[in-house]
Formats: sequence, C-alpha cells, structure tokens
Amino acid sequence: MDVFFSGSIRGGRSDADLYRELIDLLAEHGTVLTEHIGDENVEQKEAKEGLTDGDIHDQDVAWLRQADVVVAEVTTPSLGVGYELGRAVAWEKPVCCLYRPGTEHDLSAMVRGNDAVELLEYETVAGVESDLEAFLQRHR
Ligand code: 6IA
Repeated sequence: MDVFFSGSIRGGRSDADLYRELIDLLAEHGTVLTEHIGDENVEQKEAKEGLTDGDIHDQDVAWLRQADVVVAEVTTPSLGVGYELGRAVAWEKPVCCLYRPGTEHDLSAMVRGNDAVELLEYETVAGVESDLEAFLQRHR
C-alpha cells in the first residue's frame, strides 16, 4: 500500500518530530512515498540537491496521484498540505486528517466540514495508533 503523508514544511516545522513518529508508524503498514516530510533538514537537503520548487511540486503531485491513501497532519496550517488535500479529495482518494485540538490554530472549516475527510483528533501518536491503523485497514 502506497501512503502519501502530508505535513507542513514552509507553513512551519514545529511538529517535525511528530511527523517522523507518524511516518515510522505508517511505514509498518505500507510504503510512505513522502518520508522526507519528517526529516529535520528537509529544506537544506533539497536546496543542496538543487531541487527547484517546480521539481518539488511535480514530484509531490505524481506521488499523490500514485498513493492508495493520504494521511495529513493538519495541526500546523500549511498551504501546501491544504492544496494536497484538495487534490486528493478531487481524485477520490481515501483521506485521513490528524489534528491536535487545543493548540494555537483552530482547524479550518474546509477540513472539519469536509465529509470526504476522515478526521482523527488526538493528543499523542500512541493514542491515535489504533484508529489510524483501522483507517489503513479499511482501505487496504
Ligand atoms: O506549504 P508547505 O511548504 O507547508 O507545504 C507542505 C506540503 O507540500 C508537504 O506535504 C509536501 O508534500 C509539499 N512540499 C512543500 N515543500 C516541499 C519540499 N521542500 N519538499 C518536499 N515536499 C514539499 C521545500 C524545500 C526547498 C528549499 C527545496
């Protein structure tokens, strides 16, 4: 199963460690196409490799198209994550959004109000693990 994990990059990296934990969990159940999202130095690395924004956009859209499911951590708002969610929903991919309530930003109505998105509110990765696994199981 190919999993597209979506998380903030230029929207802010304060949840990067959490993304890593979620990616490790998802990798037990399938291939995570976007492992770099959990990498502490993603921006420096990609700049060093000479990737342009065009390369990044085209690669991410191709991975999104290929994915069997999309899992997004949406607590830190990100334009890129929102864009990916919109395209995933339009392509009728199964989409699961993970959100930690009580943090700085209220979740967008475009996510919370979207019936095509399965929303899991959680506090810790350990606490959301079984619900996330059930989501993957349903779309296997
Ligand atoms: O707007 P954001 O940057 O927060 O968007 C984050 C989302 O867009 C992620 O889910 C990624 O799939 C995608 N994305 C945005 N930027 C990148 C990126 N590097 N590498 C991979 N995926 C990205 C930007 C660094 C640059 C200095 C080379």
